[in-house]
Amino acid sequence: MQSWSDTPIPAVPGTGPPLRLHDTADSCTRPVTPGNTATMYVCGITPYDATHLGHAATYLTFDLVNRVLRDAGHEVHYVQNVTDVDDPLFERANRDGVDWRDLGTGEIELFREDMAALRVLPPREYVGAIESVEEVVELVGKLLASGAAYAVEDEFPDIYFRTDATEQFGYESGYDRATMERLFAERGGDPDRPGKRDPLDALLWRAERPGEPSWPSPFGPGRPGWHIECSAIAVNRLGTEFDIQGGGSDLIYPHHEYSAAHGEALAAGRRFARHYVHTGMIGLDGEKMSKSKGNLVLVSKLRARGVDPAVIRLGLFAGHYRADRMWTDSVLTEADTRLRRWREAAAVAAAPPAADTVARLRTHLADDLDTPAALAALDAWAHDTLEYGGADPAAGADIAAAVDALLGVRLR
Ligand code: 5CA
Ligand code: ZN
Repeated sequence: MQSWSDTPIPAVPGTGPPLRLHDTADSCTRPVTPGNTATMYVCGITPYDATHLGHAATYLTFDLVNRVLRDAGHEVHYVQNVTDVDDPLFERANRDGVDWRDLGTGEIELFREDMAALRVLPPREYVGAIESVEEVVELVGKLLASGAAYAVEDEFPDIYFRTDATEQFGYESGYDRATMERLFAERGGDPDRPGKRDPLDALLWRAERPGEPSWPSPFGPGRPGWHIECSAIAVNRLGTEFDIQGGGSDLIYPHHEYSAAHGEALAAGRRFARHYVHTGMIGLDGEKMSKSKGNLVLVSKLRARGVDPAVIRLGLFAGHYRADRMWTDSVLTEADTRLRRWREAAAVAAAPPAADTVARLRTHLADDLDTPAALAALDAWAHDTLEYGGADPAAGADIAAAVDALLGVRLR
């Protein structure tokens, strides 16, 4: 599937420090340890109602990861999926009387436009579930052959993954059984499906039902389950033990637990990803922003109102990526004020030298993406420039280059 347009990254003298990120599985912040090329997989949208500020916050977070890794001298092999076949898409299409394929195509296009407007660096590979069905079929076949999967015995021979297929199942979320049972039921699982060996066994292949799309396979026509889609797409492009698996905290369980377990069941117990990185949930008026609650603030609506996408970036970066946080009018207003001040300061003829501020920006971002501290360092430079002035004619351009390269925000 076509990705979106690239955004140039200006050169910044020197290199940034190695990136440290919080890993959900080990509950600690530790260095990311890539080779020359860092490998990152981030779960993409289910295209039925994009792009709200929660999505934007998540993709902007991993855009920072991408930028900081590049600044530290790495190339980044970034892969993202699109869940373009799934129940929520069919439900929305039925409700609105449109074809689910057309709904998906339109929302994916809008998402691309929003990502390009936000200056999010595009993934090297942007892969739809539909275009990866053959990869899923191959992986499910291997899981069946190894005994990690089984078909239920009734008129719809759906294929399930055995939760006990890997010894370490549960390490990614660290949740206890009761929490898993609750979240599994809440987040698309089917604990009560008759014929399963364990209520927590996860769907790998859904046998064809009347009126549902399906693809051929050696185990009968059907369509992929959700978690296996991300396992197949990630493992086939990045291998196992890739550097970073990313998404919102709503994906910690079940989605990332099973994506990992499916991949690990065939990889002799090696970890699917070295780092599992999760963003906090963005909410509105005290509630999580979600399609089901209908309280979405869409990036495209803000853009249509004339909001500069750089203001959306700075508004979302004002809080730490791991914190659940609310989007309010004052977040928008404060980001707008901040951007104006930075732009004003970057435009003055002479300013205090940029080197210390650029070093602070790099240090804070490398420290588990501490954007509040990074923004404060730039506020201080803008304050000094506008209040006291300076003598360095290159400082404005130097700051602008660093802010563009590292935060994706253009100042001039
Ligand atoms: N297609 C699947 C992942 S394979 C999916 O979860 N799609 S989604 O459209 O529901 O979400 C896309 C991404 O946005 C996911 O990483 C999800 O965790 C994140 N996300 C969704 N809602 C929010 C929110 N309110 N705040 C922050 N991130 C969110
Ligand atoms: Zn996913």
